[in-house]
Amino acid sequence: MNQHAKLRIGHSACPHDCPSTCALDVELLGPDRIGRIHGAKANSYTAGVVCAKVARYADRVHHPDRLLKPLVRAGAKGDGQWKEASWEAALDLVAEKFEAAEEKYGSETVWPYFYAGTMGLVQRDGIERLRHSKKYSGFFGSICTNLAWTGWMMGTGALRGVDPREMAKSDCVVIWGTNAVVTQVNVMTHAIRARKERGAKIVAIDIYENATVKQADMGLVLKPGTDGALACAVMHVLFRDGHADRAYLEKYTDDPKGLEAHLATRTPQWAAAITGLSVEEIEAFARLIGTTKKTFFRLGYGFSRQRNGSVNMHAALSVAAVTGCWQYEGGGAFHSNSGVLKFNTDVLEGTRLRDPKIRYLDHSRIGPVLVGREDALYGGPPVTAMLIQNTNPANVAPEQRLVKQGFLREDLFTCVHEQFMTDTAKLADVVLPATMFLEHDDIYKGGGNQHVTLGPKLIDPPEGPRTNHFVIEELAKRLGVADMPGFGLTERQHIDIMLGKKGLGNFDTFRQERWADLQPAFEEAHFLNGFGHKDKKFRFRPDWTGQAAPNKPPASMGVFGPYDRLPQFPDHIDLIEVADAEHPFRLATSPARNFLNSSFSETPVSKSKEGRPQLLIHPEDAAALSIVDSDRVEIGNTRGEVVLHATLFAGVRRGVVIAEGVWPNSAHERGEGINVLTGSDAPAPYGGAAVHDSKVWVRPAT
Ligand SMILES: Nc1nc2c(c(=O)[nH]1)N[C@H]1C(S)=C(S)[C@@H](COP(=O)(O)OP(=O)(O)OC[C@H]3O[C@@H](n4cnc5c(=O)[nH]c(N)nc54)[C@H](O)[C@@H]3O)O[C@H]1N2
Ligand SMILES: Nc1nc2c(c(=O)[nH]1)N[C@H]1C(S)=C(S)[C@@H](COP(=O)(O)OP(=O)(O)OC[C@H]3O[C@@H](n4cnc5c(=O)[nH]c(N)nc54)[C@H](O)[C@@H]3O)O[C@H]1N2
Ligand code: SF4
Ligand SMILES: [Mo]
Repeated sequence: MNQHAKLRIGHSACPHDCPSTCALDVELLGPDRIGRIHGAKANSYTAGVVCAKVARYADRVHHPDRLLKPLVRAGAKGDGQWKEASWEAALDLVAEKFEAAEEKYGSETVWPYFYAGTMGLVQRDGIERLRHSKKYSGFFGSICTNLAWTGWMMGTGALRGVDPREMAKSDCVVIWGTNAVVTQVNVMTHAIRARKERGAKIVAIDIYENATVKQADMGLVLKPGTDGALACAVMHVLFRDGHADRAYLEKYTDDPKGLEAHLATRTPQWAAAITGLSVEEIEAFARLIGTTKKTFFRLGYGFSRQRNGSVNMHAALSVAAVTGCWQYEGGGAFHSNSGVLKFNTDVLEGTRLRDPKIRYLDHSRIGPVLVGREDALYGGPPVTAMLIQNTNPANVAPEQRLVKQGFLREDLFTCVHEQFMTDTAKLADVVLPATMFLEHDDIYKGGGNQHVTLGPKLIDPPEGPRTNHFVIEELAKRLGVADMPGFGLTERQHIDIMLGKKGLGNFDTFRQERWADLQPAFEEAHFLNGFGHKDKKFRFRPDWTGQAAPNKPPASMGVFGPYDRLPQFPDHIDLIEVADAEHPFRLATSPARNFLNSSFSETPVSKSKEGRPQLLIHPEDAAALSIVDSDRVEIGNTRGEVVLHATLFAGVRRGVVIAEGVWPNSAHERGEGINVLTGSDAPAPYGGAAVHDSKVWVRPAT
């Protein structure tokens, strides 16, 4: 008998922080063991494809270094000495410390800190219930999506777009500022289908020749933070050459005449000087999209991670409005469907318990928060107690030296609930072991497609790890809030409630269906009934500080950054860290193929495929600095310095250096990671993290 015939397959969803949220078929080898993971063929977005790192997930879930026991710090902070504790004792200690902190400084001194290490709604967001019930400080989760979503919302007024599967029906797919081959492979499935079946052209716009640019028919490699200039010049050409759809503009947009006048000086020559592209490249790109009605703009996150990122996102999005490609099947733009995948999470998050007077703190500014900067604390008490789930801020948050200095404070108590001994867990007072997605129930939705997918528990966890839900419920009991609304339910009950409110059945019925496809109808997705603003128009003139957006900071936080410098129309604006004599290079920290943020850096295959922290540098820049391939190089700025190994690469521009992947701090000499160099200042207007926007110097390491 064929061995495969005996294989049991379980159905799940990828929990990782990736726009694709793949539907998974998991080989079940026993009650607590999995084999390979495959993409579900029956899911029209996943289409049978998953990335290599999740295909070999057995290496992660059955990893020998998984945390299995609660640990309590037994030496100085960060010195690696722990003693094991029972769950009871560890949770008692956490509750005791939280109560003591609250007694001294008030409830806002406790800061629950969580992110998207799991995208499961129950396991990720249940911590909000604890925070609302206890009036702990709020968490303004800004690090990933803020710059991008803000730019998108300014134009369309709604966080949704053309069905990403429609890419397969395009004649031109523009992959703008996302390294899709690496970060969301499923985009390529649909784009390449268009190329195979219809001869579609694929354009990739990035700041170096990454894996996606290499697969493209046209690759535009521009200087970091200059996409707004490219977009303006392209629109200039579209108007100039009669490729602007004036009837569409008149009907669907706010001020096409004002835009055209504004663009008069934004010539290809003007943009060439800013972007480093040639006039011919800009003209050729404009001609291609001007003459191809079915052009699909797939706008990514990467190009928004600059201090002018929201402006650049809005500018790129504006191009689609000028050609009017939104009207055609296979045409238009897509960034995220998060706006249509919303669930009512009031019970799960304890929304009714929320006290609007409680302050919020900025996720991305954890460094300034923890070192007690007044502007970061919003007039409230210092943070002296934290519960951290699903994120690794000591590694991924900007301005790492501040973050670490903060975690080392003697008067800060930190509990980290984790799967591995991460850089953050190493600095904690209590570490609790967490289950992985295959070991607990949850439900997932991915911004990069249109499905909501169930991820039921498929295998038993090892002895020790517990779910996030368990930790929240147990702490609630110890902190005296377990009888408040929303507590005392199981994961499945929460899923039942959320599915029920959305009219999608319950856990059991959904388990049969596996997922639901919530893509809005064609007219709505293409904004043919009008855009999301009150006047239904696409806005070339954004209301930078007035737009209601899913990611707008709560009123108590005000508006961020130099918002008064944001332009009236799409434009290039020098809000970036412009290189100068002391810092002649611009650094971007683009993603590594085999890591996912701070995850997977523990699995042996990912580690060996990535090698070691490398700095991609142009051979001529290297020669000018007497650096040869594989040399140790030090890069630095006013925030600190980091050592990596040089890789000479002609696919990066002169004056730009790329460090791929957020390696564990310990993978670098001196134990300091790449985020030592990134800034924690909040970009305008709604914050975020400009992790690809740092000026640095580069020199041979001594
Ligand atoms: N393998 C892998 N997959 C991932 C991740 C990962 O770390 N590794 N991270 C996951 C997460 S959390 C997210 S949010 C998504 C993000 O996925 P993406 O949308 O792809 O965003 P980034 O990974 O930030 O960067 C994408 C590209 O933007 C480029 N870039 C940087 N600055 C500029 C610029 O100014 N202009 C232009 N045109 N390009 C620029 C970078 O060089 C990079 O190639 O991916 C997810 N998937
Ligand atoms: N320099 C630089 N910095 C960056 C970026 C960059 O491109 N460059 N990207 C930024 C972006 S876009 C993002 S989203 C952030 C993300 O950075 P992180 O939030 O650190 O991202 P992840 O690696 O997704 O997940 C973090 C942790 O969640 C844990 N985890 C997973 N599932 C569970 C669970 O069920 N329970 C518990 N308790 N823990 C779990 C994992 O073990 C992992 O250690 O990094 C940002 N930082
Ligand atoms: S592509 Fe993204 S969603 Fe799909 S399996 Fe890989 S990490 Fe998960
Ligand atoms: Mo992200």
